[in-house]
Amino acid sequence: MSTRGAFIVVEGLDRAGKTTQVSALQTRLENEGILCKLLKFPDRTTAIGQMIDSYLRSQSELDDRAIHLLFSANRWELASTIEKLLAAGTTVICDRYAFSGVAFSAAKGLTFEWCRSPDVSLPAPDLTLFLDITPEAARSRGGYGEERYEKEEMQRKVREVFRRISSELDEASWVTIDAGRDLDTVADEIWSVSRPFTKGLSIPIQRLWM
Ligand code: 2DT
Repeated sequence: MSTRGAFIVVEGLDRAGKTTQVSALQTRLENEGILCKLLKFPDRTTAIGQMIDSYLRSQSELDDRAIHLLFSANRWELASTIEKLLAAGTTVICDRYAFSGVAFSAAKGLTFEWCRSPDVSLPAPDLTLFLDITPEAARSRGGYGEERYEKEEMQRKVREVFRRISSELDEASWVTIDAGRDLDTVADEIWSVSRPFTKGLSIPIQRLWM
């Protein structure tokens, strides 16, 4: 089999610097001449994404299960795009993915197993970087924003679920990064972990939770 691009997901808690780090990683890849595409979930531009956006900005109310399924559907509507990009040799970097789906919905009280089921068999990341930050460090960075889940109590619960997810995945594909350090140190660590994946992979695209 010829090589394909790597699928790299960046997950993280609020105020962990995820957006900054994702774009720093994209810049490093481009500087190395590696073809890459940056995606973000939720993708608020699609019809489903607009419903999610309205929910997150508290402009609409939805049952916890209904919004969970919309987040999953928002990934499924881009799944074939991700597969095509990877097959064409493009490295795909994704700002949040199914792990956020489980972490946020399980933090609201839905069961872990139920939360995972709609995402079963989505393209699985080859590498997930989890940007971890304590609630105290997040607070020292100026606290949270205005959206629905940007509250300290919720972030604490989300962090617990991310830790559970982390304990169930193998260490090669899930790397926890201490994002409480300065931006350059974090960016350097992200790059050193990601770099081996950017040379192209010869294994087939894996499937989530199978
Ligand atoms: P951003 O602030 O990164 O735009 O995220 N979320 C995200 C879920 O609850 N389920 C999901 O499947 C995904 C991808 C995390 C918006 C918020 O949406 C939450 C924060």
